[in-house]
Amino acid sequence: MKKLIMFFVAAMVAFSFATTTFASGDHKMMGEVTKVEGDMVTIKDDKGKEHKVHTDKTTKMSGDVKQGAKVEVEMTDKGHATAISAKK
Ligand SMILES: [Cu+2]
Repeated sequence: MKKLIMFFVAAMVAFSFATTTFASGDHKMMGEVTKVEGDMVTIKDDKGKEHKVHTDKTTKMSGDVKQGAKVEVEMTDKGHATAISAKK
């Protein structure tokens, strides 16, 4: 029983390290904006996977976040972008 619990704890720790960069649950990713629809922004990461993130007044936007822009995004587990910065 103890061994099983240890296994699950180890698996969870490994999983959280693989999926999140920060202990807070925020993710950071780099990618290219493929679509901007109202407050939803679609970003394609360097693996070609598309992520839809939500933006609002609390999202820290910097640079020109538009289609084709290379951006760095900080987002929560729920897909809310806390910061998007476009690079030149
Ligand atoms: Cu949101």
